Amino acid sequence: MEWWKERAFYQIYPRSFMDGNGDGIGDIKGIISKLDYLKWLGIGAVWLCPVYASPNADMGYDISDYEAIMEEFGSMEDFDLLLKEMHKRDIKLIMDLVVNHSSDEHRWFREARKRKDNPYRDFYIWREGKEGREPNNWSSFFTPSAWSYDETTGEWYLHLFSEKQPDLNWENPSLRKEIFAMINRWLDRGVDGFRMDVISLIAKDQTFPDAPGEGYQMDPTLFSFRLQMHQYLKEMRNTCFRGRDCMCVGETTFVNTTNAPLVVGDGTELDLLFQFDLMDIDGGISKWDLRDFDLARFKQIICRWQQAIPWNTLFWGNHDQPRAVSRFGDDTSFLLWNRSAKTLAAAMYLLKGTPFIYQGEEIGMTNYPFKSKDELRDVESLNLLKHATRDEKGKAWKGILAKGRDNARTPMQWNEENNAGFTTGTPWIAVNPNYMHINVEDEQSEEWSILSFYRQLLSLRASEKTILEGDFVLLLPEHPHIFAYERTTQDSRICVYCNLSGEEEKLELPEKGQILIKEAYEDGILQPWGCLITKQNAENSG
Ligand code: TEU
Ligand code: CA
Repeated sequence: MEWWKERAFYQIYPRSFMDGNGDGIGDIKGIISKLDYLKWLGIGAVWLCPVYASPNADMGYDISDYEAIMEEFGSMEDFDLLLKEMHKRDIKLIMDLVVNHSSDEHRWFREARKRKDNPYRDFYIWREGKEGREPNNWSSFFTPSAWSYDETTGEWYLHLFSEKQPDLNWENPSLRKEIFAMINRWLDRGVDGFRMDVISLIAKDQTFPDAPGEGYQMDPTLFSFRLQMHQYLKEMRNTCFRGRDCMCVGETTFVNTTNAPLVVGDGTELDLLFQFDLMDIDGGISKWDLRDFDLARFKQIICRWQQAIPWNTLFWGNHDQPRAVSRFGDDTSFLLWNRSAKTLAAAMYLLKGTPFIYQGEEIGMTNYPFKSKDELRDVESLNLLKHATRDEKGKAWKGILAKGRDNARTPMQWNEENNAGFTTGTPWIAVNPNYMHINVEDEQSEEWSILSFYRQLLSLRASEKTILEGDFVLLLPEHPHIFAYERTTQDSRICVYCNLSGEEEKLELPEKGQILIKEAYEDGILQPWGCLITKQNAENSG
């Protein structure tokens, strides 16, 4: 089995993981100091969020030099040491690859905006305005219009994210050549692969038509999953990845079960992809339209994806999402916080696929109780407030509390010391005040902790062939509160029952089953947010 199927991944958001030099910002030295912890937890690979040079308009997702390390994070020597220390512990490292756009401070863009005939002009997407306005009505993820006007040359450039993140022009073969060469240099350095940021958006409709509707609009068909995207991914595969023992996982924004198999089906494009159906489950047209979690819908999504592609990514969150336990579990009491975080883990990470655990999730870190705008750091939230009309402000703030990305970006909580042991200085973003009872050190020593449960779950996954390879079947499909499934091979059958509600539920033990893990299950009752994992071997099941 490929290593990227077998191993569990851990996502590190370096700015908030561990500060090694006391300046309040997480860094590479800090990460190195915590590698033994990751090993202890049972992690086999790390996805490292961007550590490249960046003015941090979007916290590293705006890269000004793809081949330099952000000074705040350390040096290239530090990076090489990190890689070496990880490999020494048999932990693989995949980097974030952000090539849909660069920073406007990248050398290419600084050249491009000088003159229309600059050799780098065509590395970006420039158009003339229409009657003094934008070339079309496209909106961006972070700003009302996806176009910004550039005085010097009198044209507009496209940015699907902030105005400091101009989109790269993938139609241009010279751009592709530069990107592929850069990827190859990182692979030669020894990294084990990439997580590709919004890679589904790299090809745009070259006629740049208006999107249907009034005002600024987003029509994903005009800039995602286009024919050329498949072409570019194949070209990248052939030029960079073929013949190397590495992997790539795409952040395939707007993927669905119909187009997913084209990207991960035959190994000519990507190995894995992130889909966002689950992350969208509590949103409306926009993520800020808050909607309740619906278990029936959840089951549908899981089943649909387990069937659609041979291998899924399994995750409850990332640096763009609020904290899983606050969002999908119950963080209102200590007991339910503890149980629901564990049960969410059991519900997700024994499915067929590769776990991606976001830093802090394994100790049950929660959303942050933001009180004012000054506490926010994220361009998405700040722009949302900036562009909200007076009437929209209340909804925007509610949205930010529930879904703002800064919720997941507060510092990792290591111990009970100042700033949760993250830094001896002043942290760049506030530490969650609950670190006195939610932190790694305390949880490492408690058998009943969320952290101990994650460790146990990962070790179970690694040791049970049935969990790695078995078929997936949904159990109790109609149950209103329990999410249950089985994984089966010829040798054994493993069943997972998760009570994803605050109600008590009757649950008979399946005959002759051996209990592998139980949490709040007693006398045929699955308590609120409890879970039960059983195993039957083929000999005694028949
Ligand atoms: O996110 C891509 C993306 O689609 C986001 O706009 C997502 O919809 C949003 O974060 C949800 O609130 C990636 C990165 O993960 C994100 O951190 C970057 O800001 C973005 O690309 C631009 O690089
Ligand atoms: Ca630091």
